[in-house]
Amino acid sequence: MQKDTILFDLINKELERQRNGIELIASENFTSFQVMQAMGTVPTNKYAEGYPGKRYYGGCEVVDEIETLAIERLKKVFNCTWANVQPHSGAQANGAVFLAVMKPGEKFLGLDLSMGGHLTHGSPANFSGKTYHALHYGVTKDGIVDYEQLEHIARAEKPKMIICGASAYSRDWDYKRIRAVADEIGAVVFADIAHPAGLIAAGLLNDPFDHCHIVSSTTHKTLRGPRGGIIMLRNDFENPWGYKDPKGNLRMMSNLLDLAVFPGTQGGPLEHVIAAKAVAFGEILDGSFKDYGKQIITNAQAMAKSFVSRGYNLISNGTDNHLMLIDLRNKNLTGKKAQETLDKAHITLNKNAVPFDDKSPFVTSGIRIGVPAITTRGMQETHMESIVSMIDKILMNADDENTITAVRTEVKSFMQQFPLYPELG
Ligand code: DSN
Repeated sequence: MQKDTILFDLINKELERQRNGIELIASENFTSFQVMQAMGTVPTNKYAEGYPGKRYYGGCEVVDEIETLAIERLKKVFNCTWANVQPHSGAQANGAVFLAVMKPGEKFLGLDLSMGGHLTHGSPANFSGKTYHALHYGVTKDGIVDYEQLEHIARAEKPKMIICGASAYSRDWDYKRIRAVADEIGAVVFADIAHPAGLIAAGLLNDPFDHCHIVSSTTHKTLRGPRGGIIMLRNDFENPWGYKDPKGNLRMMSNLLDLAVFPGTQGGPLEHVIAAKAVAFGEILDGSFKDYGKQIITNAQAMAKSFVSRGYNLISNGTDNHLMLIDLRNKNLTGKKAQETLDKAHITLNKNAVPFDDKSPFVTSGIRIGVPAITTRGMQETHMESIVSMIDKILMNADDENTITAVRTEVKSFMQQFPLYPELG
């Protein structure tokens, strides 16, 4: 077959979009060239249902080595003792945790999606909310997790699992406090660290492994790997629910989680993606990743300060991590309008509900901004002021096509300083 120019032209178009725009979606990043190279390789051809040393197909000796390398590196990244690197995504990882821990109809407690949580933490539109009995805590008027409410609901309802973690929350978590109430009621604490995982790996935020029984993450956000999911345990434990293996032994949590990923929720693992995960974990272990994490936090705090100085209303008034959530109501803008107008100037971010939002999730009163991708491009705190100034110009003149055109030109020229994938010519 001839080269598929239609498709590769589209991929090149996407490369140019990524090169010329300012990427502020908090959940996105740019992998290294090596991570991308590993993804486009021959393990994509291999079926390997099962786990290293215990597969349902022949010819798995090399992918066994690849998957084992990914697992061993990941264990070092988070100082944990067990990991599963097969989940195709963060949602798949969370689905497997639910399957391992919960029976349909049982109660769990997670942060409300409208307060910064995640679909898989009990949204009625998601399997988690449809299959299980979801209970929710929120944030206080100050935008901080309402730990008192969490404790109150936990004691009153005795959920089987408490989830900590969020997709739009700019503060660190008090895992110790959550574990304390979970111990009172015998609940499992599950931390979904998809967003701040890289900052945790760099030792810059509280360590969830000190207090949470189970931890999941994506690999493509602050961890800067390929798209995918992972599940980890620092301390394996016998399941408290009496589930036994065929020999009559109590199953360990690691065993329940392995079974929940395969055959519970997935079939053949994506060994080419697992290869790329191994590369990304190797990059995290190479020593310079901590500097990347520190720069993310420095950039986020510089950006937050600059927004505040221009009268923007940041939820919780700042950030501890890689993102911030801005309530645009005092600027008479919706999140939808802001996202769409900034898109025209090639500044990419997403509209986001803010706590106690009065608008629908399709409109929203806020925007979420993250700095992992621009930090990977090489930006430092001095560049944050320029970005905020461009965003402000657009938002304050959202119906003025001349301003949008001028900023789009400014964005393109600004981004020339930060080359992306020079290897691709
Ligand atoms: N969609 C991701 C995010 O943007 O945060 C979460 O899954």
